[in-house]
Amino acid sequence: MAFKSGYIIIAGRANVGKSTLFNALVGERLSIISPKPQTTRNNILGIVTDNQVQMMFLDTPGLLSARYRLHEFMNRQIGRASQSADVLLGIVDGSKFDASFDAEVQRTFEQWEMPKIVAINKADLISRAQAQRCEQRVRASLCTRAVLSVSAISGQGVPELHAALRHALPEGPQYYPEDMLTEQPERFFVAELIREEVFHQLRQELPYATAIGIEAYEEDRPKVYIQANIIVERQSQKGIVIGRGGKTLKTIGQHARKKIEAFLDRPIYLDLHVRVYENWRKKDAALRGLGYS
Ligand SMILES: Nc1nc2c(ncn2[C@@H]2O[C@H](COP(=O)(O)OP(=O)(O)OP(=O)(O)O)[C@@H](O)[C@H]2O)c(=O)[nH]1
Ligand SMILES: [Mg+2]
Repeated sequence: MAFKSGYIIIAGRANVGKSTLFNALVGERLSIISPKPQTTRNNILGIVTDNQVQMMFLDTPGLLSARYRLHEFMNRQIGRASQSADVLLGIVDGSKFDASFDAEVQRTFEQWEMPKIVAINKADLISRAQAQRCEQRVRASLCTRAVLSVSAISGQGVPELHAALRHALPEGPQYYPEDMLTEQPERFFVAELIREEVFHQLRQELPYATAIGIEAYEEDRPKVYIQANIIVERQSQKGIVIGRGGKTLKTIGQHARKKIEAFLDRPIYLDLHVRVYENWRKKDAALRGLGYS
């Protein structure tokens, strides 16, 4: 049988479980996850290779209307991913079907011309009958190769989805070496793991006003030395991130360190600071400096 390969873009509204499902499909924890919407900001590539196929999964930010320059960047990421994709994996939240499969999402999916597979995610939160109704409604409004119910968290339906995606890929060459998992450098994932902890520890709007800057990354030591800044938009936010007696920053640092050590499989020393960069989300130069360009 001829070798198959291609890009699979994972797209949908914010918080529907795209990154959780991406990690489940790739089999590695590459993309960060949080209960808050707009967690993912950059496209993330995850490559799965065997002797018959190379699947290049692209996790993307949630579809949203832009309010900040940062959002414009996030939307451009989706546009870029959709241009190179061979298959769309559209994700809908089965427990919030109407909000996650609204008219705008349908229009966006329709405009993209590649073969489409839709996954009704969070099937663990709804009954089988409800899931079937969601599947029928997707089939009635969109031309798709397949519509399947899955749970990214429990893994239910994920092998079937994997098989359907494999099947939908075109014949093509192996683009990446077989042991290659992703493209972004390790320090990108290190920054993301710190940002994930910021999303977990801080409330309300604050996570959205933060970014991570890696200032030093020195591997030629017994412990990898990582100096990172949590960047916020205003002086008042700095105090909240640090917390009373430094408690919040300490917790973020401790949790992030454990995650980074598990990811790199090496001990690290994490030197974490908070810096104010006035209104960075609205400034092109600041966004570029933080890798959002
Ligand atoms: N019950 C249940 N929860 C899920 C499932 N998949 C994801 N979640 C939860 O949904 C929330 C959002 O998950 P993410 O994977 O970050 O969602 P996302 O679509 O990548 O979100 P953005 O990056 O913000 O667009 C998290 O709290 C997940 O634990 C699922 O299958 N079942
Ligand atoms: Mg995400």
